[in-house]
Amino acid sequence: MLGDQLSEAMAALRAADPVADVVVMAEVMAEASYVPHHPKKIAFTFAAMRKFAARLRGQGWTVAYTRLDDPGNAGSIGAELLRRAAEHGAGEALATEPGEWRLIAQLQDLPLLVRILPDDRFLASHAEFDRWAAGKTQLRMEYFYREMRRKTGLLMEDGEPAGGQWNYDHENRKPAPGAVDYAGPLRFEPDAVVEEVLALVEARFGANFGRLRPFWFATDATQAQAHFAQWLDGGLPRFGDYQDAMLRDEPFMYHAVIGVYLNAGLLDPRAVCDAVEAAWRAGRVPINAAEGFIRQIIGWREYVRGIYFREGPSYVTRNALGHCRDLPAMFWGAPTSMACVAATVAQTRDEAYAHHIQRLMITGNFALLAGIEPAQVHEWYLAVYADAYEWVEAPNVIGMSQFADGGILASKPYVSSGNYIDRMSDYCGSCAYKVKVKTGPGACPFNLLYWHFLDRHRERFGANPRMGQMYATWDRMDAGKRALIVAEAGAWLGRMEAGEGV
Ligand code: FAD
Ligand code: DLZ
Ligand code: SF4
Repeated sequence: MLGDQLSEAMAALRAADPVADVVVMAEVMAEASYVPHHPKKIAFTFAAMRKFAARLRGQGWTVAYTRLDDPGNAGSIGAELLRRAAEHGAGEALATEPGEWRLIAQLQDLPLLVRILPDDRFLASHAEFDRWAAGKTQLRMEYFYREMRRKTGLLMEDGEPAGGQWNYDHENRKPAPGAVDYAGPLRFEPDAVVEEVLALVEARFGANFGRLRPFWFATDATQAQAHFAQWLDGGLPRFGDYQDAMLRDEPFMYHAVIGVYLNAGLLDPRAVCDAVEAAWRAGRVPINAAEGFIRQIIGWREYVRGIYFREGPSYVTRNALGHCRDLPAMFWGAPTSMACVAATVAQTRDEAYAHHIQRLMITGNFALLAGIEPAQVHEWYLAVYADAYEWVEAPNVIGMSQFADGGILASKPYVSSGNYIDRMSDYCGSCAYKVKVKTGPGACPFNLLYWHFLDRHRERFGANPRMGQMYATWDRMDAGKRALIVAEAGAWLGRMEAGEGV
């Protein structure tokens, strides 16, 4: 059982025999270092693994658990499985399908029979997603989502969507409120198990990007449920309204901060949706909040997983726009004058968390406009967020955010100038750049890079009907201004590449 399979409902556990079989779990260097994970992510994984192993033992299972610093640790999942199989004389292993091609291949290539069972924590099986996708020229999330609504019956009334509409996204774009009247995620004091893990992570991974302390994550299912229950009461009612808003001093806004728990198995996706639907039926939250949340889980979450497994292992190497700049040091905390990027990176360093619109419209938007190599962007996201596993991270980064898959997920690139950031956040007020300035001293880099991006990719996007208005605006500018913008953007990128302060 892997570090993101911490649930009694895992298929491999259901198929196993508590009397005859041994559960194998291992903290291994290969998993802890395939990217330079945020120390909070490693600590969460190890602490939650240790507590889950103890829970299984309490239920009568025999668990062969290897700690990172155990002398016999063989270093990788495959090697540990072989070591334990030899130790217990096992001729066969059962696994639930890992969420990454790399690990699936590792299990399949072992000199041991490993029976890999589907991960049925998800609503849609691979076959079901592929059936839905077959023959379609465009894989629109919205239509997949409607299938999932019908399948689950969530927010459905007599076969029709509750409230009369499938999607209330248009009500979920309110700009940032003055203040947030929700305290944010429930924070847990580290207990002895967590403290022991924190000391290990400090010693082994203290140099990785990210602050380990204060460490406040839930590390078992009971704590994760308590956290979710608090958010249902305090956060969900305004979740829809401010889903796209950003505030410098409010890293979590009204977001649920449950990705980390859902993906590791501490919370169940269907159960959280049922609870949200019940809150709406009881009149405690508006429909745009309930629908907005349920869409993220049974729509987006399932849809990106379908894409990951449909597209195959090479998906993470795609680079449809031919971008090749290196990820600048500001992503690892080097100073930048861009207040929006600095704030998003700082909260990522502190919390191993940024909410969706920061990931998409600040760091993602910037990397796309600046032409950063998608593989480097992908590795960064996989490393720095506590909820990052390849099945969910890669389609969001390679597909949705960087358009590197050529438009499987997104029908147009998610790019914006500074205007959008100014409307949805309070970042610009404290920025050294001026969002209203388009060229010359103090011009917001998002303004320059936005036009630079559209100009250099005209051949690909010029005929895209959803981008017609952008190109029409560009074409209305006089030629001198256009040349100036392109030259200033190029010079700015040159300074960034040279490591000068930008
Ligand atoms: P909320 O905003 O409260 O949403 C509730 C839940 O809905 C999330 O926990 C998540 O399970 C689900 N969800 C929402 N949007 C998405 C989405 N686009 N794809 C899949 N599930 C979604 N999510 C991850 O779980 N892991 C990642 O590594 C990850 N990387 C991302 C990278 C980029 C560039 C972008 C744009 C998005 C990424 N997402 C990722 C999706 C989303 O940003 C996170 O799920 C969300 O921010 C987690 O915080 P939350 O639990 O507070 O989410
Ligand atoms: C993320 C992670 C880390 C940091 N460490 C371990 C580990 O030591 N042992 C383990 O079984 N799993 C770990 N994981 C989670 C795996 O990387 C994850 O299962 C794969 O990426 C597939 O999603
Ligand atoms: Fe970001 Fe530009 Fe606003 Fe500064 S002015 S915070 S760089 S959008």
